[in-house]
Amino acid sequence: MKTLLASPESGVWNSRKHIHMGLGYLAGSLLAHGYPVDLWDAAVEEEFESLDERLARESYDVVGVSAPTPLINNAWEAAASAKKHGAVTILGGPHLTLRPHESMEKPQVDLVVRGEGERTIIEIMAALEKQREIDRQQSGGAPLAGSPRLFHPDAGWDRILGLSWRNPEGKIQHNPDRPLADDVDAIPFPAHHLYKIERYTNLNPLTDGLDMNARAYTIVTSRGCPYKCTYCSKPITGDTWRGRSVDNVIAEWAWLVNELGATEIGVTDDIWNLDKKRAKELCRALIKANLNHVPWVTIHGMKVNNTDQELFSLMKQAGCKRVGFGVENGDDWMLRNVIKKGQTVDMVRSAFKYAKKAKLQTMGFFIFGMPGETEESMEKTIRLAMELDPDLAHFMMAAPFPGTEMWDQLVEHGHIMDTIDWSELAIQENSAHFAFGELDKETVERKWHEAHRRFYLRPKRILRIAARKDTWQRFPYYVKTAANMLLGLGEREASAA
Ligand code: B12
Ligand code: SF4
Repeated sequence: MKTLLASPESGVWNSRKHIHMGLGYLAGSLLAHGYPVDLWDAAVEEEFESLDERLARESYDVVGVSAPTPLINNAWEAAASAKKHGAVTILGGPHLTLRPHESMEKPQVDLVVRGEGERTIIEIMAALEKQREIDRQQSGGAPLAGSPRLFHPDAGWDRILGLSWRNPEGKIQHNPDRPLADDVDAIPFPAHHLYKIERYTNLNPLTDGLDMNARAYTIVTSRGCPYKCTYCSKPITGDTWRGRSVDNVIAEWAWLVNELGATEIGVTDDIWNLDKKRAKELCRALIKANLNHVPWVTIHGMKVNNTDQELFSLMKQAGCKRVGFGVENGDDWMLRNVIKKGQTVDMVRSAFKYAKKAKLQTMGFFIFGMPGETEESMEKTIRLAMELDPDLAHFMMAAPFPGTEMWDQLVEHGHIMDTIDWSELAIQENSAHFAFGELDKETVERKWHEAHRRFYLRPKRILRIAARKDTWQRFPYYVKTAANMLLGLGEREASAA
């Protein structure tokens, strides 16, 4: 039973290319159970060979496609191509967990996996083997290529938690949800060795101090986040958090550095410092294991609370180069009542102070145009960004994902969301996703452009950028990005997940 796992789109996130950890984890699980598997990531394959060409060249029994919400149209296209080539098609990932039925209504989709997929995909493989037997006995062969697959309960389909499938009458079945894995140390490591790592880029747009052509792997040391920010889409993990043990993380980290030659590592946890004690132990263990010579960055999130000076100093000693914080807004009322971030502006200030004192580079993520936002609160956000003065400021416009409190609020206020084209939720556009109350889209877009201009066109910032080796090495990239962000020319590049 040979499987291809695919990430279907290369354009949405076009500034950098990061490995897909979800597919790596699924591949790790398949290999641990003796099933052969390949990875196909549009971000690094499409320019050489389309998925259709790959499937024409090499035959797979199963094609699994992963999709966050903005990429679901691409996932359906990928499934149609796989179906044409006779494979069983499985879709999984955040959007499928939110809206499984929508995809099951597509004839090219045979199975939908909701939630974490490592166990489910192994149970699917076993059921497919039994199903083959049943097909042979009943009709002498598998169903025709192109038609949706119908599955017989005797193969055990109805017992696979987190699975949606079609029974012999063609009726869509949604089995009960699969509980999250309770022992995250028992999950096999992602199949890092299957990534075409030389085709991926470094992890951050600002590479100074980091290798521009890094062998950039990522690692997930914990899963989930218990906070309830109203814009955040967490269909897989909900409000839970599970940390891997320090020993387990160090074993994977050592594999990346010592055997796979990693020259940069990104920690992609939602909130890697939720347990501050564990975060410090991890840093100490990296130092002890002599793994601190390879720079690492917390790509998405450290929460500003759960930090102190000791943590950042330990991180620095452990090889960390750069930390990113979700600042979101400069107005405490917005943070508390609208974003529900569980942090105050003063907590943000402290975290930046500690990180800078430890000589870590800093990144700040800021959102414009949340429901309830006013021109004044956006002004406070711009001022806070300038006061904190991170090495890199990412300004984004709020995007409503189904399942979030922000989505519900918009629906409640009469925004008709059911007709939404999911691809519009990609964040690389130059325009606001919605107007809310008194605040129109134009004001949000104006403040968003203003934020870029006022933050990046300060004399000290220009001098700092000009003094960086990185700027001159990547001059055309910076000119293009500046034209997009400062002047609104051309398409904006995606800036964060
Ligand atoms: C690292 C990251 C990135 C990286 C790498 C993306 C990648 N392809 O993995 C970068 C920076 C490139 C990125 C980009 C984007 N991201 Co992003 N990203 C993340 C982040 C922080 C971690 C992902 C991760 O490694 N998770 C850990 C792995 C183990 O979990 P997983 O990927 O969900 O996979 C498991 C299950 O989903 C399932 N599964 C997944 N795929 C499949 C497929 C099959 C066949 C099966 C059976 C199962 C299955 O099994 C896996 C193992 O348990 C998540 C937040 C999060 N905690 O997940 C956001 C997140 C996934 N990103 C998000 C978004 C919106 C995007 C963008 C669309 C942003 C944009 N530009 O608009 C792009 C899309 C790029 C792309 N091609 O996928 C959202 C998705 C929300 C949603 N409702 O879809 C998330 C949840 C962040 C958030 N809270 O809003 N992202
Ligand atoms: S935005 Fe960050 S802190 Fe807030 S719920 Fe999402 S992952 Fe947690």
